[in-house]
Amino acid sequence: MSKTTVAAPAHEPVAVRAGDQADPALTQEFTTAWKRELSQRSDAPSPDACLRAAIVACRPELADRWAATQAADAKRARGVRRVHYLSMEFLMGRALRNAVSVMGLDDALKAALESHAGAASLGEVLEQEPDAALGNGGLGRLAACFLDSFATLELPSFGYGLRYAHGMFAQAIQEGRQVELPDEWLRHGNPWEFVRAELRYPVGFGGVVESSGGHRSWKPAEEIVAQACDFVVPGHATGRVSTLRQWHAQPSRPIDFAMFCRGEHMAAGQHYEAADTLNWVLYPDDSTAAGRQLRLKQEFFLCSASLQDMIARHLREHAEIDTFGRHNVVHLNDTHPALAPAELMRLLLDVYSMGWEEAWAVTTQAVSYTNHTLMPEALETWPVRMFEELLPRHLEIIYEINRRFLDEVGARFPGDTGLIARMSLIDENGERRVRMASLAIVASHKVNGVSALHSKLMVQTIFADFAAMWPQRFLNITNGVTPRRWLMQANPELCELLDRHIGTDWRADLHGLKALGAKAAGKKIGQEFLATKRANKERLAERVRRDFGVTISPDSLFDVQIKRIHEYKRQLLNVLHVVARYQAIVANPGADWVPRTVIFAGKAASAYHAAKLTIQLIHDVARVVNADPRVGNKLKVVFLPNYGVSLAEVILPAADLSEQISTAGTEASGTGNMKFAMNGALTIGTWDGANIEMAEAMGVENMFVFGLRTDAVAKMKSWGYDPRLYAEENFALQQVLDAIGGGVFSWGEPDRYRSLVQPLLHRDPYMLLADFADYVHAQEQVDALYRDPAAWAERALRNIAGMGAFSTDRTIAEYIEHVWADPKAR
Ligand code: T68
Repeated sequence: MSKTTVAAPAHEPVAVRAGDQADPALTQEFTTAWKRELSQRSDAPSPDACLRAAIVACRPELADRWAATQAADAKRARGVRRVHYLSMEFLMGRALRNAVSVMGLDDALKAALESHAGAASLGEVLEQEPDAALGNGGLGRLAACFLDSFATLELPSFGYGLRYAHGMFAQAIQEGRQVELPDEWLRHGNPWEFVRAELRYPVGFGGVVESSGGHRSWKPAEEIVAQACDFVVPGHATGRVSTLRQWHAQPSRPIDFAMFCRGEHMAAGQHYEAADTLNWVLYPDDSTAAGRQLRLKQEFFLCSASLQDMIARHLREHAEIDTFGRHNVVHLNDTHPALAPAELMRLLLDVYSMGWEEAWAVTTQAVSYTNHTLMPEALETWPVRMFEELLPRHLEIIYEINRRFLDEVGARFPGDTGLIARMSLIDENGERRVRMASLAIVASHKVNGVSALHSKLMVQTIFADFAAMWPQRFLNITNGVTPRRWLMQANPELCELLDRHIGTDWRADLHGLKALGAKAAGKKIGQEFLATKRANKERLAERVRRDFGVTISPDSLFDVQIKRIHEYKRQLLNVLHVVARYQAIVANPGADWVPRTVIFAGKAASAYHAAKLTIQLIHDVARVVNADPRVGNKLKVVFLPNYGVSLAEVILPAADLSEQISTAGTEASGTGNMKFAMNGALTIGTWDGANIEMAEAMGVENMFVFGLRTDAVAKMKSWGYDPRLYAEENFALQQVLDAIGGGVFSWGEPDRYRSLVQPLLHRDPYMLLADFADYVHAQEQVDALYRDPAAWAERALRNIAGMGAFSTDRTIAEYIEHVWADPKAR
């Protein structure tokens, strides 16, 4: 990870108010719009009405900034490319607090609320806003952080996604079990949205490919219209914004009126339903077979609509298609939009009559791809049969790309048929399938991983053949997070402390946090830090009491693991430690225990049995531990339901300890790890993903590192790993497994957790048992340090000081320099 400062792209300055500072005219306009909106209502201003009024009052300024940004971008200097970030997921969370904060309207909103007798408080209003949860986890949240940095770094850009009516499901817990409920975030409409009525593109499916005069053309059987709906993200300390353009699927023709008049009402509007199903849900990563065809349709819908939009804009600005690749970046956020290069080729060949070589040169000049996972089973492939049905012309194009590509492979590595089979875009083992990652690599001029370790493993394992062929194509760009949302807005008290001690430069360039290193050992700053942390813990405790009826004590160490529930992330290892600690406390209640509250939150994919069972186990363990009088306040376990962006914003500032405990080599990067450390939590973590770079940046002595490293994991697996040996030689571990497997936490159903415990003793693919002893040892070191508050505070401050590089501003600056620069201009 290099320390890059941002080369601001050259374009006309945006002639709007610069943001962040309260502007009297803007404040006045905001207040007028707020009053006008509320005056339309006959009832008392409920929190919901106030929320709506606040959003409506933000809109005119956002609209002005959007128009000014577009006008400036149209006049950008030659050589500045517009970046189009294609992603099936954008996990945006709430927007009002960010909007008023970066537009300098906090005080105006507070004053507006106070001026209305009986109106809700600011906090109540902010909490009314539903999270836009159009993503599963890290990949979607990264895309949202990127939009924030695009605006702040003044990068000409568009994010492209889909406007799902139901984002991720809402998680409820019933009798300790996860229940999935529809997330109806659009129930009251979306007052943020700008519908661009003029931007509508037809997207085809099915049908046949016709030939005439050597020209191929696709005649789709069905057409669905993509309607553009914009969500505008204002930048920090700039008047510029970035845009998330979301496609809403609509029918391409009106109802069949004659049919309707005959009384066949449903049949008359069947195509309405067919179009609308594309809008319904965001598919989880391990979706069911029934959903797969719909998912492929959604992916193509995103790609086709976005490319048509990009080409239309390009032609408005440059009048010729040939230069599309010079002026535009098409970035694929994982392989979900990997149909984009095939669709771009189709448009260039069939619609703009380009020759193959030229079209391919334009495509590869524009396209780049980020990989987010090393798990071979998570690499997307689609049955050829599905392509034949839905996208026949694209299949032809993919075959032709493949033919030319395999010729190149054959020429470079003659006679290696095994290599050809492995690298082919078509997997011929069993049902023939298109390998989307291979397509993305072949069509991209740059392919990046998301942490140093992940990028290294990517070229050594899943993409080794491609890396041997094109070593220059692969690189690393370590992830980051936006410090606006995750530090400045989530933790204003800590930010004030930083301002007092190191000035405010860090707010514009997070590398400025480094200055904290020299002050970290100070007694006064340490005490102030602990007081801030204490206040944040009290705030979380109050929220947990109010929303979930659970009492937790801010006097205890808050030990937090919040993320998707997944075997590789090893929430179960955390539970094993909790049970071991519980047993140790019961055996020796008089010892000097550091009181702990272990906090979990996260959703499990609805069809993922082991993950759902882990949630149930956490609840069962919590029930037993929390009710045991021998334990008292020495240990508490809580699971906070319905984890999402806005819950994370309250939990992170209150955390003492951040659990980043994936098996080495499995977590591509992680971004929660960065958010915790920025908020002054210490990390207990494995040598995995971005944990490694964090440890290097802050000093490894400031992190509780434990566990096998990647090479040891691989070696042990190749030698034949036997987890039973670990259980046999570790009495505490044996007792833990016996208790869970034997029904101590599941009275009346002793076998409930057999299916979690048995595999640990047999295969243990994520090596929990191998890492257990070292994990427990690291937890003892955590206790020891926590007993010394001054030493703990110093470490926490050193963590913060080391986080300068983990802003998405640095990440995006690296993308601009190393991925999005025109490959032909290098
Ligand atoms: C995450 N990936 C990585 N995938 O797990 C995490 N997958 O280490 C990394 O920090 C983050 O990406 C950002 O780079 C995901 O979140 C998915 O959510 C996903 C969704 C659909 C299909 C496959």
